[in-house]
Amino acid sequence: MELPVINDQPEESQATGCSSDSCGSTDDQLDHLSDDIREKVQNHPCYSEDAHHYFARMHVAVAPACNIQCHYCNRKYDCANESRPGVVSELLSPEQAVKKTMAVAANIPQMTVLGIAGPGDPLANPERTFATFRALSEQAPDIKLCVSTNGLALPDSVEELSKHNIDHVTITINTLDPEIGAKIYPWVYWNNRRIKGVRGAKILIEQQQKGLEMLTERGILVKVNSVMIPGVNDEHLAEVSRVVKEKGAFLHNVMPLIAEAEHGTFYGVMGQRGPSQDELQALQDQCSGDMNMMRHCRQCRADAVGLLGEDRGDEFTMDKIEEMDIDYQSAMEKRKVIHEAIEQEMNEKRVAKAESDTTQDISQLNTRPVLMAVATSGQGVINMHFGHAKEFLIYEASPSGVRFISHRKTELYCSGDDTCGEAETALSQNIRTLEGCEVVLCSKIGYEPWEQLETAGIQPNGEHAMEDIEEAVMAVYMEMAEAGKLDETSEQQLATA
Ligand code: CLF
Ligand code: SF4
Repeated sequence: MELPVINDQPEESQATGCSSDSCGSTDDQLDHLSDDIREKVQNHPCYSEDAHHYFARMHVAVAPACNIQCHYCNRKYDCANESRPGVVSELLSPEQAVKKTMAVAANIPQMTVLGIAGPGDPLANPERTFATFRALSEQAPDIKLCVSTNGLALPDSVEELSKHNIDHVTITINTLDPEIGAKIYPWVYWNNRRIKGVRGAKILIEQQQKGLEMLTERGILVKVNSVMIPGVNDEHLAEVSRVVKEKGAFLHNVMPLIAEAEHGTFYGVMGQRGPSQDELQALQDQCSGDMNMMRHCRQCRADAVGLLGEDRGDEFTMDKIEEMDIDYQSAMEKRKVIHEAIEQEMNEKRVAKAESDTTQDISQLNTRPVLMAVATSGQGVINMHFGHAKEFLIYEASPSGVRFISHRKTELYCSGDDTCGEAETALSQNIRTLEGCEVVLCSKIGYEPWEQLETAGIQPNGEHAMEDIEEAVMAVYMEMAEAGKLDETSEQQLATA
């Protein structure tokens, strides 16, 4: 069997992007933050679950080389620590990256964060990475800077990172145990030598932990990404969560391993499976006892542009950017006004939610939890046609309130308002994707999918179009409770038992 080629030298990776780890926080968690930390996270779409409905991020692919080998990586694609395999991005020079960032910021004022996450490891390419950060912190000081790293070169880079207004660093930490590490990392490139197995993994782990401590000492927010690999590190990640929290990490993002034979990775070729949705959620719930969990990561590509889950990269290819005439001073003024308006809207919603929580005490309800799928294109409202949704957000409603659980990707089957239901296969697939959900909330839905959803035991609901997601989910939950559908012995529960 042919396995991925592994070289002795740091290699050029041809993909770009921020890979799979995720982080996030809830409104309640935001409420308990100090003002300076809240200022750092409230418009960062990865560090605040709330913010990801409104604010966008972008990545620039300036970092081709990597200094370690992960068994889930194929260098033909973006760094799998931050992006799903299978998407290759165009490598940019630091000058091109700066130009692109300012063009995107001027055209998408909701873009608040520039991340460097690949296609290799940003800190294995310090000149390119820091040249980009340096120029942006001078020319576009209103953009937050963010970096994602495997951590090997982190301790040596902390001083430089703290000089450039970089408040957010992600470290991918998959284990604290070198024996487990040797099953994930065949080698690391350290002091001009390739060091294999347990010895190499031990160096990587020590560097990651040292880097984490150095960053938190300096007040830089750290998100830890962990790739969940069943049978390898899944039973160990709760311990990772506990330890990194103790050391001051702000957020933990447990991401599922994506391993397919066609990606050509070691794990893909060897048939290593990724976790199921249920396994991932169970681990996230287990870890959330110890720290804030990110559940809204989209494992985005290294050159992603837009809201999480959307990709507007095609609008900003270098040839199109060369044609653009950007006046960044006036763009900054416009961005400021828009950011303030969004933040005001978010605050008003937060206050309204707190008030409704006090007037509507549901904790005494003796009802079971319900999963609901929501079609949205952002702004925290239900504003997407069922057939146009590229993904559904999954919420759980229960007597404890409403919480975001995950997102599920769909196959697009509808190309216009009149064509709903034409592509039976994609529709059936999407309905299978919604397995476990009892309700789907969308702005509009065709007759054909409506019928099929009902047959599958999922109630479509278009009555809450343009309403706040969490309020609508709770309203539907209360209606179900009043109708006696949520009693312990309800028919639905018996059917799904
Ligand atoms: Fe990019 Fe990563 Fe910064 Fe976010 S992504 S470098 S922290 S700006 Fe976000 Fe994308 Fe998940 Fe990364 S959703 S893959 S966690
Ligand atoms: Fe690939 Fe791992 Fe390097 Fe990322 S850190 S580019 S996944 S080898």
